[in-house]
Amino acid sequence: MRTFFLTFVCVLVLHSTVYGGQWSNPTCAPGRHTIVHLFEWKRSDIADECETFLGPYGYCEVQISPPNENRIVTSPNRPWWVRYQPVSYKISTRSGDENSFRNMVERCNKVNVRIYVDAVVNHMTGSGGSGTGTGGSHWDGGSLSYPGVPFSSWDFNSFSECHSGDGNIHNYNDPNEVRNCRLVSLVDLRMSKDYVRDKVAGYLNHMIDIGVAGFRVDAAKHMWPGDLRAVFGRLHTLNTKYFPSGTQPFIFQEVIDMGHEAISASEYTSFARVTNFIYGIKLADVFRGNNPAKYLRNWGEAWGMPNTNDVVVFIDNHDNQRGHGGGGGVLTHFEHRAYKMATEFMLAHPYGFTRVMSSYDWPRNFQNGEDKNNWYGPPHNSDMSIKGRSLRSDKSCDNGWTCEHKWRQIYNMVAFRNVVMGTTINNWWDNGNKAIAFSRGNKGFIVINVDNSDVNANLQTGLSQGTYCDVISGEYVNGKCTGTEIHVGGDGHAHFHISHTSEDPVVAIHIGAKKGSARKVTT
Ligand code: ARE
Ligand code: CA
Repeated sequence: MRTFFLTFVCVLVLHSTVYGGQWSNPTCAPGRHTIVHLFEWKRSDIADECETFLGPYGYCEVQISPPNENRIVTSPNRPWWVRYQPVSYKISTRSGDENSFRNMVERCNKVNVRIYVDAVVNHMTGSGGSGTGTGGSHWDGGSLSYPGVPFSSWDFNSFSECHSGDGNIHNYNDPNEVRNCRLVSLVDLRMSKDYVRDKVAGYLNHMIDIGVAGFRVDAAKHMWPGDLRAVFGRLHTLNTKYFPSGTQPFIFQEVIDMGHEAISASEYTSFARVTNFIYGIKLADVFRGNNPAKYLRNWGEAWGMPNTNDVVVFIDNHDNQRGHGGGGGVLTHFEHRAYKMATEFMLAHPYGFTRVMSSYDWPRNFQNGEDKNNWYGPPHNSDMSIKGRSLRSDKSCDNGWTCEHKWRQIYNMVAFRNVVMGTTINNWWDNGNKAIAFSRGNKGFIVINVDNSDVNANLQTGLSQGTYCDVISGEYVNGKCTGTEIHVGGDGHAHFHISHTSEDPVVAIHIGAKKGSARKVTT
């Protein structure tokens, strides 16, 4: 009896301290640890990018825009958000058809880059109108007819489940309304039904069988955790052509939890990860200089955020960079100096599974604080097909694609993260205000100056003696540093001078970019 009791207590204790669920493990190739969201990219461009850049520079995987057939909207002309209005689960969009999807998955997996699909399964199109989708299927939002799946009115929540009056969500403090009513009038699937669960799981399994390694689940907050579990429980393990047998897909759920609504992200973390939206908002404050960086000393759970193993973290996403989805206030590529600093910090810090945003440009047009052009779709040709990203000689992109993931300050920190993975924060230093530094074990060291005076200091780096290439101002190529060299002495100290007016007031060094040793971008 006593042993039984003790075991029971142990199980309880263990249960309350173990984080990460069945679908919370990233399915990266060894040594890789960062997602890049190639928002609205064409399949053929993604495949080329995997081979020529993401593989060689150490990215783990690409989050792709929803690949299934969606509604066509021509007024305004082809906004990005139509990709979030499914018409069927046929793989057929402006980014490409099923053949190009298969080709992309194969080519990316071959160079150790995984594909994560943005899965829009809470709803179909908006309720008004009817038409033909990007894959040729008919849809009717009024009569709830989606023959391409097929779904009919029986497969959608109705007034028997949704009690908001007009069928739409108004009150985010009523969990029932948030889950059973329509998000911005998008017709809401009745996921309590086995038929609906089977169709959704069938769509995801089709992609798993092709070689996809994980999913971002759109609008997860608008689905009951139990229904999601039931769908995930139907998923296949990953294709053994690329993955060890029995590997579960990686799943992260879009749950916007700023801490002041009835639904909490913790309802979802026992089985898969969630997106952490507080993260980018708090870091925007720090890297705009409004909250002294010294407070980052205990960055992570102590700031009221979920456990590190339960989250995907990012500085901005496709919604909040344009004021959608709880947006406003985050840093984006438009504010490049602070944006780079925040991203560098994110990639240097052990908290969370990191995602880098890769955007396209659009002509912002603010009126009364709102960007009237935030609907702009991706760069396109006159026939509305998506434009390819042409390349300049310095790796950066053209044709309207921003390609933050190819900014040296960002991709070199993706490699930094790979190289230091598994170490903790040591040798913390701050100037009592807005300049900070820390090492990751004895593998890497970073100094960030958000202050309005220079950093001029001898700091303990924790690294072994030698000359290291600063990977922010340059790179380690052919045994040489193209940027600043940092000399670490026998006692681990090095001198850092960082001007507060520099475009990049950051220095980062690691053992994968130490002169005389082999260059490393993964571990
Ligand atoms: C578009 C039009 C609407 C129209 C609708 C149907 O803009 O006016 O009614 O079509 O015809 C994206 C766009 C939407 C767009 C939709 C469908 O952002 O504008 O609607 O595509 O085309 C909530 C959700 C969260 C959601 C955000 C946007 O909780 O899940 O709103 N984010 C995801 C995606 C979006 C996508 C969808 C979901 C829909 O990332 O890109 O929408 O698939 C508080 C709450 C949040 C709430 C937020 C709303 O912060 O805590 O939960 O987020 O307010 O601002
Ligand atoms: Ca719902």
